[in-house]
Amino acid sequence: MLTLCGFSASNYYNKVKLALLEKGVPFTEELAWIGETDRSASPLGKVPYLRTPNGTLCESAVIADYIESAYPEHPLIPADPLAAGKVRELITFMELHLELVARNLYPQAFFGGTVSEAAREKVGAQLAKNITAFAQLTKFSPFIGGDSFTAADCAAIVHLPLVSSATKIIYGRDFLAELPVRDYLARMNERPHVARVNADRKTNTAEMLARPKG
Ligand SMILES: N[C@@H](CCC(=O)N[C@@H](CS)C(=O)NCC(=O)O)C(=O)O
Repeated sequence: MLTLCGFSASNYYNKVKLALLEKGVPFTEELAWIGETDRSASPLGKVPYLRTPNGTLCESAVIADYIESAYPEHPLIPADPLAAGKVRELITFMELHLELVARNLYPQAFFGGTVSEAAREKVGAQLAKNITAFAQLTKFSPFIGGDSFTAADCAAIVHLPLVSSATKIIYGRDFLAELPVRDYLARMNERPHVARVNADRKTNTAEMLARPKG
């Protein structure tokens, strides 16, 4: 049995959790807050990490690849090499050029901290440029990469809401508003596993924010 370690407020944790649920792979969850992680499994102390019967893995992309090859049923990556590349292209783009850039805003957007005016300007310009480029890769018809649900949807469902809300809070404008992201997310939330991940996220986010700081 696999054990997914981390916490349900984390977008990277939820990307893997959603993939496991959509693929129908049995797993259990082990709560590990930041600062309470198993460093032998995740040397940087990041979540998620995965315990398998044969060893541990960290880094969500690596974990997702492992799950896909260990449990080939209900594939989330197409068999065709180029189609598989297109799915991974979308994921890399969202994580490297959208989520990781927007992450610079989270301390102020979500955690009561502040981000300097210079950082806000720089991040805003980078995001504007990267989102225009990202739009070129997306389809939303009805899934982010086309007509089937893939690993790119697992990533989009967890990352895009953060980019939207962080930009809305910091700049007063949702930088993704010109893309059909809201409708897409509403459509995805009709999937029972997506709804479960989102419900768990809300509960766990409240728990995380209620924890003593330190
Ligand atoms: N590249 C990592 C990113 C994971 C990540 O940044 N997780 C956050 C929670 S959403 C975390 O563990 N942050 C704590 C830290 O960076 O020390 C992955 O894909 O797993």
